[in-house]
Amino acid sequence: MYIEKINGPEDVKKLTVDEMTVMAGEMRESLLKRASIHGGHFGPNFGMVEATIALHYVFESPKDKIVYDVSHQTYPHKMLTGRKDAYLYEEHYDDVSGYSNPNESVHDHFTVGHTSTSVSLACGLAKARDLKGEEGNVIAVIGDGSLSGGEALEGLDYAVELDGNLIIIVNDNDMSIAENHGGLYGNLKLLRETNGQAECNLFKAMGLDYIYVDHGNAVGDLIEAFQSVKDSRKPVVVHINTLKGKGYAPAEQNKEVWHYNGP
Ligand SMILES: Cc1ncc(C[n+]2csc(CCOP(=O)(O)OP(=O)(O)O)c2C)c(N)n1
Repeated sequence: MYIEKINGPEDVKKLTVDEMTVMAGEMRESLLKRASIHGGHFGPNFGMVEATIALHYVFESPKDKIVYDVSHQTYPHKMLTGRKDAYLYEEHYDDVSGYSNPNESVHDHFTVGHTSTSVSLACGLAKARDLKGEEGNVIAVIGDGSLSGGEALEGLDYAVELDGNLIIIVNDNDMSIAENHGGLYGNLKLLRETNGQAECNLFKAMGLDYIYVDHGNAVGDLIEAFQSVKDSRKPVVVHINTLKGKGYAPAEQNKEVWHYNGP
């Protein structure tokens, strides 16, 4: 298995797109087995496998900082950043927490669990980087459900004036824990339906650059998109269309029930 040989992002970078796609399947098998025995967040992680692989292929974590919203979708990130044993081997299942945790790894930057935090936290990291004259990408990963939280909207508002690198990955699976409600979601739907081309674009209206990835579970497409924004000198939104629970039919079909599961 490819995943057995991954001890950090440097090993992900050695793989071809085809090999990474095979590895995505291996990762889902491990996640399924672990969820069955141990429980945990399900749909959020199954949907983010390819995007996480592509992030670690393109960016240079931990110099480039990836900040996850809620961080309930960080299982694939942990698998690729030196913690694969906690997902592959039952005796190690309890070696990791269910959220990002700086005590576990230099690739984790915050202990969180609340929604709507990642854009604001990333703004802080980006501002600090610029004040200190340092380099590196700062990447916020946020789900569509979390995007309507007040702190996320405040973060977007602030991001526009950052005048430096900030990459906001909007992981749009058209679901919160349950279905979404509110005025934001009409525009996300319109953007999905127009392949990101609609003139009415809330991100662009705020002054942010914007690209859309329709196949948000295709490693190659994601790599191409992330490469195109890497080292961007201004804030940019990468809107990726993903499938919550991808790869496990019951979770794809009943997304709310499969958001989180006991053993
Ligand atoms: C402040 C706060 N409110 C509510 C929650 C409960 N909660 C956990 S994840 C989530 C939203 C999940 O939707 P999304 O951000 O789209 O991520 P997905 O799970 O769909 O990938 C919510 C509301 C929380 N963690 N924090």
